[in-house]
Amino acid sequence: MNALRISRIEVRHLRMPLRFRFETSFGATSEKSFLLVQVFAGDGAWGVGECVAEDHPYYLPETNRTVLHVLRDFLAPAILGRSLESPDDVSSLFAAIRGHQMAKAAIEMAAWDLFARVRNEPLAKTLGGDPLRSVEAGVSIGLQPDISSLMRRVSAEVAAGYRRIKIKIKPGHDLDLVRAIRAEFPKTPLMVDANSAYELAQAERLRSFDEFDLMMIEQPLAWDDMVQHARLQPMLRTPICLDESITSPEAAENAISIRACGIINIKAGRVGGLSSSKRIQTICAEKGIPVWCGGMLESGIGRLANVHLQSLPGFILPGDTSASARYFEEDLIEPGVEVSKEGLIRIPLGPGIGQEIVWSRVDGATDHREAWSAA
Ligand code: OSB
Ligand code: MG
Repeated sequence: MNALRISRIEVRHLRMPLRFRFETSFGATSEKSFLLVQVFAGDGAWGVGECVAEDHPYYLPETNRTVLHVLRDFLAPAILGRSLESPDDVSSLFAAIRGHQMAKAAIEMAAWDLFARVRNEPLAKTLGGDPLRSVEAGVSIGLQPDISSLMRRVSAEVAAGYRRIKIKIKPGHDLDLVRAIRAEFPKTPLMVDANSAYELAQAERLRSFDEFDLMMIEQPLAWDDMVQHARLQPMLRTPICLDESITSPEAAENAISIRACGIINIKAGRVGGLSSSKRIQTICAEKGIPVWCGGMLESGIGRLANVHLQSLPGFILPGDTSASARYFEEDLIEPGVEVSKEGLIRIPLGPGIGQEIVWSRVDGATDHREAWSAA
């Protein structure tokens, strides 16, 4: 295929109400506030990427405003007017810019979608995955006001067919929640996500989770410290899964080599894009580390990219990709991402992310827009 020259980049900021309040150890939100990036090549070809940054730096350091700044002042100038042989070229154009993985990933994922659309194939195929693979869906349930609300949520998601339940925890809202769920659902695949709310000094408390047969405990300790996780892991029977700490393939290699975790959560937005995600899943497959695909409450656009990423063989555990209808009254794609009664998602086989984007809804949710063109 001929190289594609990037002629124009358009960024929008969107706000979409969430159907529920999502609370984690770092805060609560009832709205999805995010950036959408469209890259254009000659002849009207385009691709779209959703940025996973939020309004605040409580999950990871980037915010929507830092992303907009880095896109405008550094990433767009590095790629505009450049010709790409493949979407893998994007990360080398960005190599001089340190960090800012979410900003990089937004353009990079748009470039993957662009190549898939130009080749008239589903993104899963462009990624080298199996588009006919069915994706196992799990759900992430936020902190609830009380245990009975949590139990209602868990029962509803188990009944909907989800293949594993993840609940958010924080100190003081942890063992009681898991104990209550286990009393009613002794065998349901279950895990917890602390989003860095604990310290190594609380290892005894974390060890108490061992009796509940959890699949894993996600990111218990500091977001930027895998050495502490490596100290904690031998004290637990439950595998540690790293999320926040894995920001690149190198970080994944380091974490595995010091045995900081037994499982890795891959979010393309957190690791700088889909090329890095592919490399991480390859590294993990070689080392026998299971991976799964995380989520960031994405709209249908980012959600579909997650669905396609899970066409790769290393994704052997159910992820956090759940149905669009859980999050939004009206998603940006039609139809939304759907999950079968068996807890499976079919990868859409249309070009790129594979389903129609409803641009009138995108426009309706947009409150800021800017674009940059090649000279
Ligand atoms: O830690 O995985 C996380 C949402 C926002 C920020 C961080 C996380 C999450 C989720 C939600 O767990 C997963 C989803 O439903 O998209
Ligand atoms: Mg997490």
